This record gives sequence, structure tokens and C-alpha cells, in this order.
Amino acid sequence: MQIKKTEFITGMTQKGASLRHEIPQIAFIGRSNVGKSSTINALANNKNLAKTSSYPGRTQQINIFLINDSTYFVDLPGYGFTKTSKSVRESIGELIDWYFLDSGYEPMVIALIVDANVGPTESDVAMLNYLEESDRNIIVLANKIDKIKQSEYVKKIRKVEEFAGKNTVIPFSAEKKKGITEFFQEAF
Ligand SMILES: Nc1nc2c(ncn2[C@@H]2O[C@H](COP(=O)(O)OP(=O)(O)OP(=O)(O)O)[C@@H](O)[C@H]2O)c(=O)[nH]1
Ligand SMILES: [Mg+2]
Repeated sequence: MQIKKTEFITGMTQKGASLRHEIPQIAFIGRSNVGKSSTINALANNKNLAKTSSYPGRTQQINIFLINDSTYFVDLPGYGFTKTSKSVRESIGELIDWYFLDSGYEPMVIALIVDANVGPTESDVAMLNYLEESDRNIIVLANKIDKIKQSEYVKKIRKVEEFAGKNTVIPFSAEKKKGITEFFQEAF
């Protein structure tokens, strides 16, 4: 997929948004700081599109981007970050619930991003189970492969594959732009 046009549409802090139902969505979800916004920027080939930060919990709303006038990229807030206040965690949980359960939108693909170097965590397992409660097209992106020591690469990718079960795993690096072609092939 050749990206010709990228556009920020809206940041939803509350439930409710009027997106065009005929435009397919790709939703990006994962723990805080795992690289969701960086992944969107790498795929869109625009490093300034989604705001990234080394400080976890940067994205506390649902940011919507329109790619080539034909696909929405949905940047969901990160889960599993214990250092934010309880009320922030609750509002993030409510937004995620709203998007997946009540919004009326059904993403064509969900990219569940995990940190391949750290490995899938309990909160990742909980999120995958949650997503799998409905029949959904999930791709697991094993991000940050550039941080993995060569000698541990096979073992760490296998861990992500075990976690993913029947879902496709794509080794990925938003930083080094690895796995982009593979992702687009799988998603479209
Ligand atoms: N080495 C490496 N660092 C990465 C990669 N992807 C993201 N990062 C770094 O991880 C940090 C978090 O990236 P973000 O894209 O802001 O993460 P996020 O998942 O959107 O975070 P929240 O919005 O807080 O949930 C930043 O410092 C990025 O530079 C990668 O593939 N490799
Ligand atoms: Mg983010």
C-alpha cells in the first residue's frame, strides 16, 4: 500500500464520534508505551502524524487518522499502566469498552501490539481474551524487535506466537520500519 495522504481527523475523549461507516477501520491497541502511535507513524510513513512519547500513558483518547481517504487508523489509549490515577485508568477502560462493544463500529482488522523484547504480559493476555470474545480479525504485532538480542530472537518470537494462538504474528519494528509490507499484506 502506497501512502499518499494522511490526515488527523479527531481525538475522542468521550464516547461518540461520527465516522463514515463505509470507510474501514484498522484499530491499534496495546499496553501503554508499547509503540501504538509509533506504529501508526511508521505505517503511514509520517513521523509527525500521531504523537509519541517515552512517557507511558501519552495517548488518553481515541485518535482517528484517515489514510489515503480510504482507511481509518484508530489509535486507542494504552492499557496496563499502573502509575496513572485510578480515574484515568477507568476512563481509558470505558473508552476501550465503548469502542469495541457499543460504538457500532467494527474494525476490519485489530492490530494488537505487544513488546516482543519484554514479552506478552498478563494484561496482554487479558486483552486478547477480551477481543476474542467476538469473532474478530486480529493481527499480533511483535514490536520493538530491534531491541532483541540476536541470540534470543527465535525464543522471543516463539513466546509471542504461543501467546497469539491462532492469530497471525508479524515481527515488527516501528523504529526500524520492519514488518510494514507484511502487515499491509495481512491486513488488506
Ligand atoms: N527501540 C524501539 N523503540 C520503539 C519502537 N516503537 C516505539 N518505540 C519507543 O517506545 C516509546 C513509546 O512509543 P509510543 O508510540 O508513544 O507508544 P504508545 O503505545 O503509543 O504509548 P501510549 O500512547 O502511552 O499508550 C517511544 O519512546 C518510542 O520511541 C520500536 O520498534 N523500537
Ligand atoms: Mg500513543
